[in-house]
Amino acid sequence: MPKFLRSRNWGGLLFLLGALVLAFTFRPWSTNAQTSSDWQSIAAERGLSEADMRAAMMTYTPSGMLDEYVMFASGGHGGQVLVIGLPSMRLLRTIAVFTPEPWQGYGYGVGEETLAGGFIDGQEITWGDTHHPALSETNGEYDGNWLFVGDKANARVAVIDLRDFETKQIVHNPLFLNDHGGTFVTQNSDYVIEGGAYGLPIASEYAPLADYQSSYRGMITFWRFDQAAGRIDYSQSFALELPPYWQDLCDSGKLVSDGWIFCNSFNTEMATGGIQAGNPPFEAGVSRNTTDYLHVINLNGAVSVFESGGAEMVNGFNLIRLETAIANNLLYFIPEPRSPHGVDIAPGGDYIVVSGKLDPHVTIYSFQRIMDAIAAGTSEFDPFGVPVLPLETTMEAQVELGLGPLHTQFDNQGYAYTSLFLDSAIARWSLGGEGYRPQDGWTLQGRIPVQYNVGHIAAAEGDTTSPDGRFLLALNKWSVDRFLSTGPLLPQNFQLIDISQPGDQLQVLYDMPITAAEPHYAQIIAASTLHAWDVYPEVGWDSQTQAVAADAVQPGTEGVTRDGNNVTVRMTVIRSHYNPEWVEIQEGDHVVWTITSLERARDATHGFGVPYYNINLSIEPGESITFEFDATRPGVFSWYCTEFCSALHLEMMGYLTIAPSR
Ligand code: CUK
Ligand code: CUA
Repeated sequence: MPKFLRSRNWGGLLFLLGALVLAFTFRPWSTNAQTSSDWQSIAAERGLSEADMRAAMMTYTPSGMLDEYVMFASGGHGGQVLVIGLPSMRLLRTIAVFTPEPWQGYGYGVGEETLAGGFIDGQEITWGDTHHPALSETNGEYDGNWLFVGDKANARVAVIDLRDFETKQIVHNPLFLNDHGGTFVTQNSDYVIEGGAYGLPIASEYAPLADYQSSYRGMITFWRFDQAAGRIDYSQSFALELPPYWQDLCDSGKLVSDGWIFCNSFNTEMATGGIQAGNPPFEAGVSRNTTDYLHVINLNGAVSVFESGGAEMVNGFNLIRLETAIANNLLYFIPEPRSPHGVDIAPGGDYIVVSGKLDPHVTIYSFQRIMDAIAAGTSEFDPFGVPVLPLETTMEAQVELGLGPLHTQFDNQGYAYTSLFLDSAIARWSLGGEGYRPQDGWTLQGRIPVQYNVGHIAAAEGDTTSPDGRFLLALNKWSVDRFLSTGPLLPQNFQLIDISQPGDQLQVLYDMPITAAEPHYAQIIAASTLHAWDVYPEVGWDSQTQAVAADAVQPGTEGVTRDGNNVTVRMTVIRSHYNPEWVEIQEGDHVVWTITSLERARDATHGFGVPYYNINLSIEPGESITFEFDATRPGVFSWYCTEFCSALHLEMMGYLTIAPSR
């Protein structure tokens, strides 16, 4: 029998269920009252246990009721972000980020400039691998303004505006071509952190693998975020050169540790693989050492060095060299056990938790102890001259949790939660430090199986200085038998877990298949903190500048004008017509076409799909969009509205005629 059914709270719940049943049974005004036998027979017919019914009651969200939380989950190599309501686990929307997406018109008439910001040396890149979304913060709390997400594949960072849930900027550091420890924000979102991944020569120039130690490097980038502009300020951003270990995940200090950044690493062996030449494969070569290095980075110090001219301009980007970092006390290492993965800072900023994929423990470092060790100095250095602080004096505790610990989250009761990849379970353990659960010490409190092979976990407001508790999401890599088969490619499985009860009482509430590549991480924000617009604030809105567009079309000024081969189309749209409905041009014309939506009604979105020319817009109420194309193929092209916007939506079309040139 599951733990939950034996718990005291079950009695309370049964009472509540009973009371509900009674209330409904004896509602004199009701004409179709449910009886207790209905409840029981439905449960019996469907084979539902009492725990199942509790889970249903905790997640079921009747039509019209809104969710309490909004989760932003990365979409992995689908290159997008998924927006999911909690506790219902309803998919609310996807946000196209690194990958063109026709529903939003992203890459099909709008967003081209944003996507082009992420092209590298003119190379068009139309996919990304989103790993770690980060909500913007004010004083260590999510403020609901911005969302950042990194692209592991190409080392890029995107900025999403949470007023309209659209990607506004993509940046790329020209010094590096992969990342992983991103994105994470400082407690006031001054910097967006993008940690490196696999060692590479700087700027990805050629160097043979035989020269790995001398020519390859690691990297971390600090993107300066300009809140007023809502954009990353490229010129005020800088990178820090690191030894060619593989920087893995990072987290940003907060409160007492504000201004410090922590990244775990692996491959301090500096293995270069080469299975085909008889060398040990990467998986073995990279796991030889019993410890790798936790990177402790003094961001405030690095900002001072950068501002006083201590960075070099390399390939158009500011870089603080490793020697400069060491000389200015910007970088320290601490050993971390067995193939580390994940580094997570406790809500108070006072403890740093690191997991080891091949170690059944999590290792907890104390920020104060780290500061003391830095003050005390060290006589140990890594081969590149980086000071190495002792594990023994900086470590606060180790807790044995199970096999394959990866990522840790926190709640409001002094508990931490760690995913166990190999065990397919989540461990709940107590933080023994002051302000958490000193009465319990650093101990394992309970475990719950998940299906299967969990990677990250995300708790409600989990990365803030005041997590909410209540819900925890397991982002499971494998779903195996959880869903009907749809062929050999299986979805990932998101499982919602109730963490509101103490001790070992944990319950899986809901399974949600994720069919958009592999989400790695998610953050969960209280829905009340978000303030998305219902419609664009004014007619003629340019969603790129978030202001009225200078070229927005006023009603009554619609039309087609020509200047030589340059054609300007000025169009308005409102249910259920475009104006004009004919656009008659010549082969060889260059066309600049503006469409302004005059709609003010919520949800009155129109589309604009043109065959052959690969154009498809989503024109939301009030929005004004300008796109360009060359009329290379003559013919007649019927454009139409791709959103079913009214009873006469099918009539909402027009003709683009392109006469052949002679
Ligand atoms: S990583 Cu995916 S499970 Cu990219 Cu944060 Cu650990
Ligand atoms: Cu507008 Cu359909």
